[in-house]
Amino acid sequence: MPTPPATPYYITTPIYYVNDQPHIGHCYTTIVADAVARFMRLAGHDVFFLTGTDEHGQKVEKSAASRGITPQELADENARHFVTALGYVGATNDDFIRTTEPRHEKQVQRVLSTLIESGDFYLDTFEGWYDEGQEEYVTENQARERDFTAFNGKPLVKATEENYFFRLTKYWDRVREWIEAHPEFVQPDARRNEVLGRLRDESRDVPISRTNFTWGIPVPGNEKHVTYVWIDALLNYMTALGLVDAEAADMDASRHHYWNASGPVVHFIGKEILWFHAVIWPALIMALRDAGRTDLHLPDAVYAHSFWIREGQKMSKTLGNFIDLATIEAYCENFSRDALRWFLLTQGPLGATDADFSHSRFVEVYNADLANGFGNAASRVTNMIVKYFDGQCPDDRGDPTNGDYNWPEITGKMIATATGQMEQLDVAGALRSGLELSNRVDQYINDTKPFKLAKDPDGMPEVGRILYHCVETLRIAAILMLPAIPDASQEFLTRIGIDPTSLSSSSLTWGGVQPGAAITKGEGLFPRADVDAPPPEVSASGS
Ligand code: ME8
Repeated sequence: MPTPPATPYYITTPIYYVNDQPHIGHCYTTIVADAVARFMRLAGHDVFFLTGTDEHGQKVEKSAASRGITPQELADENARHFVTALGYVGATNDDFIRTTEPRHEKQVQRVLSTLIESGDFYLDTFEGWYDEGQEEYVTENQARERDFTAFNGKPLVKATEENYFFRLTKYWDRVREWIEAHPEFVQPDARRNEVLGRLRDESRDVPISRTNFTWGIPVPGNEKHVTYVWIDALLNYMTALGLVDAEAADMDASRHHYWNASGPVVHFIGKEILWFHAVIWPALIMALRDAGRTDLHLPDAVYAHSFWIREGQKMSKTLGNFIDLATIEAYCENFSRDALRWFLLTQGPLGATDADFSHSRFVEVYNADLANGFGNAASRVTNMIVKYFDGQCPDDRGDPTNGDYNWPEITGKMIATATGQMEQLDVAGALRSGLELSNRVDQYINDTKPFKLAKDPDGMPEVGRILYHCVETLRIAAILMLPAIPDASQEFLTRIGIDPTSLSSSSLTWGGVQPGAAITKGEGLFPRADVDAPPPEVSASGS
């Protein structure tokens, strides 16, 4: 029977502003999306993982001017830093979209002309407040609530301008009803309630063009207006797949299937940009649908995580305490890239509360989960196979059970649990399920004591049986943890005779390790870290 085509899975990160250099926050969202993408590929999905940079807007124009370079030069320079950051953290994105690329700009212009024609974008005068840092319009009420202060602490700016507006009022109730009827659309729950609360206020249209600067996509037919950066940016999720107008963008239809009814469309973002993704974005898709430009369904999930703070303090430019690329590099060099990914993924702010990046916690988690956890179990098992069986994988003599330990059942359940958790975007939970399996192996060794049984030559068949159970269970644990610790996981798989480049959904069934395969022990995957050592030194040059 031919295998059915794999279900698509489309996952995105925000596209990051190029007026700043990448820091731990950007890396975090990227790593979370990367872990889901890696897991879904292993589970047999046809994944498209998108990230990129948001390059237009007043902030970029101003930052460039203050450095005496053009906005495009600034964008080119910082887009390169973001690509470097992706390399550091091991992101497996399928594309990197930049909003200054012609393929994007041409499609954004198609959206503008479509919606101006349909009447959902119209010309009017805006009077109100503007948060320059966030590139966000603020109502009188909100401005008062925030004490006329912008997100970055600076004063809000009073603006009176002729703008194009988006008729959000027309879609307000439809968006609210959608969110009410689809509890998984905005996650986690606390964020969903927040958005629903705001949707209970009176609706208003939103300005979507600017005339007081030029660094943006010109509005077709009225070029003194440039497109508001947020409309430009949100559309990247469609333009990267050629979904607005592939032909105009010199693309073909080969990516269209990534956003269709059979596969999920998932946006990972930080909590501060939830309104744009949970309200403006679905409204924009509805408007495009009403205008007949698209028949796309709304995204399945907008997951808005909370923030990393550092040693108990908010990270900010003023405090100068961002965990920047140089610090990230130092952690990767000292502890490994896997160690950084594991910490961020399992301790990160996926839920509704912020998470603290503290060095002591980092070392504690590293030692507990990786050095004394998976790393120790892996070396215990491979060492014993090398010592007692000359590195030749023993077999389980046809019995994968031992007393209370029914290994196919234990591993099968854990695979199902982890898969369910990942489908629910409980990334940390899914990864911990992998670790739990590895911890079960440790427990099993303590319970059955193969090192004692090996003292009697008659005990060797039983030792072999136990060690087969161990190595096979660790194979599955390593695959479940691979989305977080790809380097160590692949190294371990290679040591036990598994080709890590040929993993597929069938790798997640009992019996993958071949009896007789050559097993090597190699160096410890995660050497123990000294809890008293100071944080890694950051080189002054940075990157
Ligand atoms: O908002 N902790 O770009 P941006 C965790 N261009 N994540 C953090 C973080 C922190 N302390 N700080 C930032 C933009 N992030 C727009 C997006 S999308 C169509 C346009 C992450 O460069 C988090 O994902 O300001 C947040 O949403 C994103 O970086 C903001 O990146």
